[in-house]
Amino acid sequence: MSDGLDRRELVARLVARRGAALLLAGLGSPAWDLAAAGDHPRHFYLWGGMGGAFAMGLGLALARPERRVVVLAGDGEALMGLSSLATIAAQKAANLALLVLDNAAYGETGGQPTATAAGVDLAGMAASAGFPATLRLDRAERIEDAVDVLLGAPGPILVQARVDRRPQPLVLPPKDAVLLKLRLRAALGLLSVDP
Ligand SMILES: Cc1ncc(C[n+]2csc(CCOP(=O)(O)OP(=O)(O)O)c2C)c(N)n1
Ligand SMILES: [Mg+2]
Repeated sequence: MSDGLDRRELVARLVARRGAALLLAGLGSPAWDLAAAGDHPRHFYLWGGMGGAFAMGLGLALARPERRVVVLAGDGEALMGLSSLATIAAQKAANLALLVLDNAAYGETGGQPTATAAGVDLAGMAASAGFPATLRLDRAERIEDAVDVLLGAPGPILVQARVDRRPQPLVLPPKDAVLLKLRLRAALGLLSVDP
């Protein structure tokens, strides 16, 4: 399927404007997209734990309320973590934004169709949960507007972006989870090293 946005372009344009935001990527393709846009200590990649990206984003957002937190997740990842939408809405996490890169497939494992292929509406589910802003993004001309919302509008926010399934070059981020954790803590000024 070639319908949909270029996921690498979308993520690159978000990263170009992210400022001090913390970016967290769910496992698989969203992590490769974020790495392809340029690795950074304020990027955190989930190499496993499918279904946990939204919940981890909520934890980060609650722990660092002065920072914008943006989670990049596949539709499969989002569907596996649906219950987090209720918790995020209930917690009124105003600094949290979720970007779902929806290719209507479990791309990483061979392209099996997900429930969004059958019309399940993730933005509608987030709106029903109580998210003050949700957006469906399917036109390249609207990418900058969507980035404005992701980085600036009072959250929690969910942007469901329809992306295409063209294969992309594999760009792997660091895999060492301890390194990823410690460099994020250092970037936030939280790292204390015992003498
Ligand atoms: C609990 C669990 N189930 C299944 C997998 C295998 N798995 C890894 S990536 C993936 C598909 C991810 O799909 P999606 O989030 O839509 O990302 P895409 O690759 O399509 O961008 C699956 C099923 C896993 N890692 N963990
Ligand atoms: Mg997918």
